[in-house]
Amino acid sequence: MPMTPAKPAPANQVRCLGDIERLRRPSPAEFYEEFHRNPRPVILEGLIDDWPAMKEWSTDFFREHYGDAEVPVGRCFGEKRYMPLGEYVDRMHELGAGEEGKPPLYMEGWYYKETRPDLQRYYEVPEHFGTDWFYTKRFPFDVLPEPHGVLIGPKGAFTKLHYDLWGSHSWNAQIVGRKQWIFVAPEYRRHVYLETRQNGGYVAGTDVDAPDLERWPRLAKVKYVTGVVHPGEMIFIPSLWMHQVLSLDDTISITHNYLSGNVFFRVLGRYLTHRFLKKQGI
Ligand SMILES: O=C(O)CCC(=O)C(=O)O
Ligand SMILES: [Fe+2]
Repeated sequence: MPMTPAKPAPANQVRCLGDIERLRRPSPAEFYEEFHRNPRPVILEGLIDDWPAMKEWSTDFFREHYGDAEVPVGRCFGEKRYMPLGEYVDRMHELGAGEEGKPPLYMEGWYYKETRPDLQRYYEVPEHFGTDWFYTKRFPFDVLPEPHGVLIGPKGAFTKLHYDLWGSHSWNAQIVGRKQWIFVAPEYRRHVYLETRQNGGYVAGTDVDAPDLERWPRLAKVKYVTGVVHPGEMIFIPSLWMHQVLSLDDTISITHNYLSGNVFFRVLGRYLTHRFLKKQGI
């Protein structure tokens, strides 16, 4: 994997393998061939400069035009509650502040399509991500709500390490502010305490860049790559790659989970398992 070498560190502390790769305006074919055949994260520059979202979106924009939308707010996939978006952006710096050792409350994924589909006109999915097989006749089920979300949070908003829905790929576009991303390859999954990852809220000491190794000793084996995504950049999140994300500023982002042919059967299998367990009440 062509990655920038990490800074030298004592042997038992070399957990950062280096920087996430970057590409400036790759062609769709170049990106697809390279990063779907040999999946790994990459930051993509120069693909979304023309999006109206880049010019128009801000917390003031959302307060003014979508202030009455009821949106989910939570912390690391837990503590979920709903509130009007206008109230959230007005109070996001105080919400959760003062709760010692925990990150702030975060609008960590508003699937807006059902209630405010008009938001979609502020951006256009680059060809690089191909046809989304979730929404062609190829995928034999209706995937609802569509996993297409807007995220808004204050500096310090934090998403704990996890992998995405049913092992799908996703992309995340940075509209306002910067985020630091950390990726852990699927081969390390047995060391990350998966039981603490996909839901349930913030779990102290499990951050992969600053783990509490007394409580979570297997995290010492985990290696990661990292990078900062700036406004106007996108990041590709490959199937089953685990990621942890920290807002370095107040941020606004868009995320889409999507399905492509190279992970079709993996995602279908996981989706069917999810449906089966839900039906059984498990
Ligand atoms: O931006 C974040 O805080 C998390 C985003 C994420 O996990 C995703 O887009 O899949
Ligand atoms: Fe994610």
